[in-house]
Amino acid sequence: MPSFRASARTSATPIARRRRQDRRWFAKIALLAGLAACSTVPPAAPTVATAEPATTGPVLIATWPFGKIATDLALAKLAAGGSRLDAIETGIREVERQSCDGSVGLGGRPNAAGYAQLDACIVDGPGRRSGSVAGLEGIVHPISAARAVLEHSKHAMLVGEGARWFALDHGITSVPVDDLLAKKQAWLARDRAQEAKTSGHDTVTMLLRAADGHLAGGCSTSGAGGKLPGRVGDSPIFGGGLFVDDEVGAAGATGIGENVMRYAATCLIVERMRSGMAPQQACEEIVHHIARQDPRGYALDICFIAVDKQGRVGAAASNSVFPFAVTTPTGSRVLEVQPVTPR
Ligand code: SD4
Repeated sequence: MPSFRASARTSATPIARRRRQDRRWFAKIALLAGLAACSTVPPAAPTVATAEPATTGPVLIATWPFGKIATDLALAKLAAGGSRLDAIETGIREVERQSCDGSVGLGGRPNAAGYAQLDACIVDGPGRRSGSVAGLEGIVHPISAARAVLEHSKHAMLVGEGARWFALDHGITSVPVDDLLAKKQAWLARDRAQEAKTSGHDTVTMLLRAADGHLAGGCSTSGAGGKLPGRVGDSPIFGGGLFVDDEVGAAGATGIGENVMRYAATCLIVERMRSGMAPQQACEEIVHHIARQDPRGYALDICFIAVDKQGRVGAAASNSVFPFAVTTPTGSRVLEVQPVTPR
């Protein structure tokens, strides 16, 4: 049995009272937003938690305890009149700025050659407006680069040097990359008998069901620590680390990207929701689906989050406890799920 339940519940609260509550909540959030640091995000509740889906107002869900920094800021941005994309970008930028968990932004995990190559993407549900960057070097806010791709190019994804040039052209804060040259040369001259060692990984992935029912999402990561230079994970891949379908819902991932993208996992989660599954059931179902086919079984190190058009949320993990943040105008909490029970 899952330890996290997300059940549909219609609020009986009169709209006027709800709006007053929302305004009070927004005021509180506006005060708190921006003050949170990775280290001050409270640890996840130790056991069972139940998310109450909001039937009115925005619903935000994000990976890991530090996802709460992003969801709180995103809610505040919406309350201040920001768009869905403003909310996603603002929340994720802060996690990038703080390099939360040493796995997002330029302070994230270096690749095997000793420098960060960053991946990010952002999607707005209406019109499936999408932007993505991969293997980005020296750009402080990859999520903003992804948004620039969405808004200022006719493409959906840019990689490597071209992505950096594009980000620079659009005024996104950067740091010099000249010092990477020595690292790249040392990598080329390396002892090829030595295997690159991977170490750790995390991603901030955030999903939004806005008050008007439209959906959006984004993610940002330095990817797997010690990855081969040029390796791209699931995070910037539509249907890999993020999938948003404005008719149905959105899903996001964290964990070993190869085990997510090879199965188009977040696309499958959304498709299960289209067939009638609740987000919780859909997330679990896709963990089982992958485990059934993969030689690793459940030892996949993958976790999913999802939200549907009604604002119901879900989360599932293959083989570890998975904390995540859920924020609505009535509260903001770090919850957690136990790993699924193997079938
Ligand atoms: C990647 N999925 O690049 C990312 C890393 C991650 O928890 O999320 N780790 O594979």
